[in-house]
This record gives sequence, structure tokens and C-alpha cells, in this order.
Amino acid sequence: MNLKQVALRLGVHYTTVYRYVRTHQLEADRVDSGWVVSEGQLDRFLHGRDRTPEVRRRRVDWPDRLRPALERGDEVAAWRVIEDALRSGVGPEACYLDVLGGALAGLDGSDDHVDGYLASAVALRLVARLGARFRRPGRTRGTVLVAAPVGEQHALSIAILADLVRLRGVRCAELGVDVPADVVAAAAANESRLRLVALGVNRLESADAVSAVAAALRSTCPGVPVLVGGQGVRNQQVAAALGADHWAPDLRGALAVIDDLVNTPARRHRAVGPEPDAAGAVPRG
Ligand code: B12
Repeated sequence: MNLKQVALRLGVHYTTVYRYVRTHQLEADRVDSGWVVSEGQLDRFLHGRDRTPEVRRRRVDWPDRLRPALERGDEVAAWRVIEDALRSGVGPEACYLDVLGGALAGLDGSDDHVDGYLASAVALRLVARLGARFRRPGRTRGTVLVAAPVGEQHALSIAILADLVRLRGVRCAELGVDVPADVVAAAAANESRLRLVALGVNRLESADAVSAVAAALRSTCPGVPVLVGGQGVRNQQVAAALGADHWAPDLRGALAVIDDLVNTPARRHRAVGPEPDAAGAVPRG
């Protein structure tokens, strides 16, 4: 059946059926320039309709849909998958962590692999678009500084973390990758309501660079806790040996640490300054 025939069978408008297909509620196959639905696909749709939205959402393997577009470096197709996921009820946080994070987890990381470069370039653009879509204006609950130390080029996980921090109504000072220890320390010293410095560490070789950041922070901002995580820091013991106060196995764990800290009175960490707005401006006077 084409979509008009399905619309007749369901007693709904053609555009409604088209939306079911685009949001993956109704399976369909692309034939030439149109969509075709089999009896079996329509049957699954009709029987699936009494399922909860949560169950329907889980039926779609979003990372699997996204990965080929990432590997081709096709931003348009990749963004379409993200929009479809959002439209079908996947929340913004799950979009970053489960859809995009899931698609990236299956990537080849070898240095001669073109896909890794194409995919991470598109993924960074998706993060920028998601960040712009979900930006929260207004007052914030303290600041978290996010960076990756000298030598680290893995930008994605910290860009995602920065956006998720902002989604929670916490200001994020985002320094990016390959940041020298003294720059992290100077940026931290500039922040009046700093609750945490989070470092993304993906290479085992970054251990010395992490220790240098932790040492620089101890001298310029004593009492500001440091959280480390990523594929280069395997556990809490390694994190502690590098001079960090917290470790988390993944970004959800990082957010749990951040939630905990922003809900704790700031004076336990350092002096409280005036509350900056979401753009980072600290009111004077
Ligand atoms: C994309 C990628 C790249 C891109 C990065 C582009 C960019 N702008 O970011 C490019 C191609 C440039 C690259 C280069 C290199 N990479 Co690379 N890369 C990857 C890849 C494929 C994905 C990483 C990623 O962004 N994933 C998406 C994020 C969301 O997931 P994640 O990083 O796993 O993060 C999870 C956790 O680690 C944790 N987490 C991450 N950050 C943080 C931060 C905090 C604070 C916390 C608490 C938790 C946390 O939470 C996340 C899940 O919720 C991985 C392999 C893979 N499939 O994972 C290799 C990988 C990370 N790269 C690796 C290596 C070795 C390199 C290179 C040396 C070259 C190479 N491939 O041999 C260079 C080094 C560059 C440098 N100096 O940093 C290794 C690291 C091994 C190690 N632990 O030492 C990996 C694991 C590949 C491998 N198996 O060998 N890479």
C-alpha cells in the first residue's frame, strides 16, 4: 500500500500517516520516491498502538539509524535522525547520551580510519545545533568549568557535557581541548561561583597533563573540586592518584556529581559571588 491507501484504511489524513512514518511509529519501505507499507507493517503498527509511548520509543534503534549518516559525514541526514528522535519523544539528554553517544560508541577509533574523523566532525555540529535548540535563558545555579588538558583532541564528550550542564540551569565555562594547566587555573580563578572543574581525559598518555591541572588548581583555587572521566581514566583510584576529587564512569555519573555539588551551599567550596546570568555576565555593584 502507498501512504494514501494506508490513510484510507486508518481513516486519517495522508499527512498523519506520513508523520507516523517519519517518526518511525509506522514502519515503511522507501520505493522509488515514495513509501510502501506491507500488511505486516500495518498490523504491527495497529497492535503497537496500545503500547505506552516509552515502549514505542524503545523499538527504534536510534544509534543504529544515526551511525551511517555520521560515518558518511552527512550532517543533513544525521540531523534528520536527531529531529525524528526528538519528535518521537526522546528527551534532549537522551538524544545526546543515548542516540549520539550510542552511535559514536560503535565507531572505529584507529588513526587511519576516515570514518572517525568524518563522524566526529558531524557529531560536533549536531551538538552545536542541539545546544542552540535547548539553550535555557535566565539565572544559573553556579558555574562548572569544563576542559580537556594539553594533548587531548577528543572534543566531543566535553562538548556534550557542557551542554548537559547548561540544560540543568548551571552555567558552563567551556574551554575546549588541549588547554594548558595554567590557563585552566586562570579561568577557574576568574569564576566567582565555581562549583567544579570537570576534565575530559580520553588518552592514557594524558595522565601527567591531568596531574598538572590538578596541581595548578590547588594553588590558585584551593577547595574547588576536580572531576575527571573519560576513556583515559579507568577508575576512582587512578583519578585520585592524578589529584582529582571525583571520578565518574560516564557522563550521567558526571551529572550526578554536578547535581550534588550545585545543591550543596557554595560556601563549602569557596566564597560566593553575585549570581551570573546564563550569558555569564556577573552583575556589579
Ligand atoms: C572520535 C574519536 C577521535 C577523533 C576525535 C575528534 C573530536 N573532535 O573529538 C579523532 C579522530 C581526532 C581522534 C584522535 C585520536 N584518538 Co580517538 N577516538 C575517537 C572515538 C572513535 C570516539 C570518541 C568519542 O568522542 N566518543 C563519544 C563520547 C560521548 O563517548 P566517550 O568518549 O566514550 O565518553 C564516555 C566515557 O568515556 C565518559 N566520559 C567521557 N568524557 C568524560 C568526561 C568526564 C568529566 C566524565 C566524568 C566522563 C567522561 O562518558 C561517556 C559516556 O557517557 C574513540 C573510540 C570509541 N569508539 O570510543 C577513539 C579513542 C578515544 N581514540 C583513541 C586514540 C588512541 C586516538 C589517537 C591517539 C589516534 C588513534 N586513533 O590512534 C588520536 C589522539 C588525538 C589526541 N591527541 O587526543 C583511543 C584512546 C585509547 C586510550 N584510552 O588511550 C580510542 C578509545 C580508540 C581506541 N580504541 O584506540 N579520536
